[in-house]
Amino acid sequence: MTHFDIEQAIGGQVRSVSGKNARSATLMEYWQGTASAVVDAIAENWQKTEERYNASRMQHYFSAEFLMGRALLNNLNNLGKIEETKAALATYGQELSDVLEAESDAALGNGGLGRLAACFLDSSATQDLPVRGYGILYRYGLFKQYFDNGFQGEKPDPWMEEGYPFVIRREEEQVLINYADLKVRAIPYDMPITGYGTDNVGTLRLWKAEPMEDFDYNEFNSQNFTGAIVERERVNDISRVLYPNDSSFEGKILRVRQQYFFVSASLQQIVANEIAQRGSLKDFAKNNSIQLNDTHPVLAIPELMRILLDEHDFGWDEAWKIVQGTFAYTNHTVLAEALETWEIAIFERLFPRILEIVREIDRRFREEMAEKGLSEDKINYLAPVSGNRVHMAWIACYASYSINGVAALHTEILKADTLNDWYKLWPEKFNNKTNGVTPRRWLHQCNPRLSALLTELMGSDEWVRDLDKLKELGHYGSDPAVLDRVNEIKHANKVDFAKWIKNRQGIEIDPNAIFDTQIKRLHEYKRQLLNAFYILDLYFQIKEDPSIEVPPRVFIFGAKAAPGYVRAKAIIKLINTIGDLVNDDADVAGRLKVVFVENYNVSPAEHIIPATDVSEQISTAGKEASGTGNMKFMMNGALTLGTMDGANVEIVDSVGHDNAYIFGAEEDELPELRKTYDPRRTAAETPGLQRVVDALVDGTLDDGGTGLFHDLHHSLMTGDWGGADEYYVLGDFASYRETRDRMAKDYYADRRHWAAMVWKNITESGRFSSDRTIRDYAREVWKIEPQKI
Ligand code: RUG
Repeated sequence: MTHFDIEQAIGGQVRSVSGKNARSATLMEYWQGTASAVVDAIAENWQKTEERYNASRMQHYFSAEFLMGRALLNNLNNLGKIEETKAALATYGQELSDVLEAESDAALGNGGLGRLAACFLDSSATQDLPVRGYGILYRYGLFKQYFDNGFQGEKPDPWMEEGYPFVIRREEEQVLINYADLKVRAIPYDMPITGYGTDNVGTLRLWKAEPMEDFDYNEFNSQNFTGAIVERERVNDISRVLYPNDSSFEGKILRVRQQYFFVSASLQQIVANEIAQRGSLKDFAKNNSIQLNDTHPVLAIPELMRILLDEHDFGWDEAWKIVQGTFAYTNHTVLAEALETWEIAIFERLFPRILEIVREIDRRFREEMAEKGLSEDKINYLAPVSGNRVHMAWIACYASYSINGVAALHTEILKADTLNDWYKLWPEKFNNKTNGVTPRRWLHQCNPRLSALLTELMGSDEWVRDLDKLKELGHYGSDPAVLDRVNEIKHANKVDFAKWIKNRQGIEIDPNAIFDTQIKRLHEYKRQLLNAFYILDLYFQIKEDPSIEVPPRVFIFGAKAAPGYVRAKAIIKLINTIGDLVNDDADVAGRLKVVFVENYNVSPAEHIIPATDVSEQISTAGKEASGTGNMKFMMNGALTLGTMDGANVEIVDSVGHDNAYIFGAEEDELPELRKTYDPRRTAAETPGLQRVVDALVDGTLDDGGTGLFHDLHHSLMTGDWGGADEYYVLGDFASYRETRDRMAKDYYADRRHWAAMVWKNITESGRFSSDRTIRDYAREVWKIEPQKI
């Protein structure tokens, strides 16, 4: 598109969506018009890519979550059209930045798992790889969080209610989904996925559930009008809302309906394409592979069996062979509470035929294992059906040709522990694919100042498509002029963030302070509580002796708690309460400030990450499968303060211990430490810690009479099913405090040295580009080749 084209296109589209003279249109209408102009501009290439991919071996990525965030700027960035669009909008008296703010985040995911899926689509498109995503078009994305007196409240997020040009309804490709008690139509909505520096445009296909009446209007129109409306709503329920749980499992019937809905619809379409392209399904597994993003889409395994057996007359063995050649499974957690198992009764009620197939898989599995000589106990433990429940992870392990973890340590824990029995059965299935993040959104787009410096020093923007190239800039780590610029850029980003948060929440922060950030879902294992305790301890120290030297710090949090996760919500209230205590106290003014970013999401992350100095990655060792925020921070020059957990281990391996701040017990030390661990003794013996823990119950901190802080105290000191202080918060406190104190000192002691550490992190971040992750999947698991149009 030329400059002239864009201006014309935007004007035309704005008029057609608003029905007004472009000059009178609202920002929302400008956003819609610009978005429509982008779709218009890529339509030809999109169709060409679809045709090309359909005819090649394809990788299908099944995921209940795609946390896409905003699309317009990302597409303009990928197409290299930011400046032109800015200029075009200016001719209508509009600022691009204002227009961009009109867009809602497409928050069709909870956290890391969904955002990973979004990064994977970006990397696949950029590398011309034939990958298509499949998920659900939730009408309501992840809830909107608000604070009411420091407590989290939730509101629905009708993110596309005002219209969303980036999904196109494909009426003609709808399919039917049959539940025993309900028949529904699945309508595909396709979202174009542009890549950087390529004409290829990939696709994310999101399914929406709609009632049948368009097919059978008479039935709907008969006597029972209200009954038909109720039925309609039951159908709409299926794609109505994203379940707001991250890393935990909720055995709700609607959830399993959702899962079946999108895998059945997707498989029907893939099977139809295979027949259209090749005339039969015999080579299905040769031409198609399906990655299961966690256990959420595992029903695809029995569903593909059903399609092959019942609709295409395959025999069991033949069908099973196809299934075993088709599916690959990614595990994202070792937490027991996240492993999905469904009551048999639910399957019976929703899809008896699927249950029949699962039972047959179970019968054959038991037979096969008995032949291998496994004990009855072991077989019972591993069987797809046992204890009246269907075990989704076990079905995945049995049927998949590949099983992977998402960071080296995580994969090792899977092999040695969580999935050890499966590893012993089929070691060849296991492989590691360390996560990554897309450098387009998470560096090039969100941090234009740093990007410009990288491009200037390299003499080209090659690094945007090949992040390993940044290594070549490593030597500037000893160039004072460059290091000073690195510091200036960070400072400018902090000034921007300070303005953003002032505007959004009315809080004033000082850009000269260290910006120390923990943004991620709220979960006990992620230990936001440890971070909060540090702040409280520091506060008490200053109160006790106002003359002590404390490096000025802004503590930034962003986190949503699952609405039903009471203890996580208690921690949010605690952080806000500590924030009030600290921020209102004149004795600590200018030294400590606490900011809790309300309604944390992808877009706020794009403002926070480039402005952060310290990246808090402080989970209990062994619990965080990978983490991906840690990688985004690294790319943007924040130093990691973390435990040896998840991908932190690999970050440290890349930058060296001198360029990261590592603390705490390691995964293999914890079992031994636990044997003698007594949190009460640790609290009493660690200077200052008792006072912090007591503050939960001695009236210092007010939980509004809810008893929430008493419960936190109880969980640490007395414990329940997990034992006292299950996540070793108090055990790691001393080591965390010492390391964090030292880090803050280092920051102010030698600004150039700090910048050199920052530079090392930036230039070593190539390994954590999702382009690398996707190339590894493509080569080692998916066996697909680039298909450039
Ligand atoms: O908790 C994990 C993160 O460690 C990981 O980085 C991310 C992507 O692999 O997935 C997160 N996760 C795990 N989200 N849900 C689950 C369990 O269902």
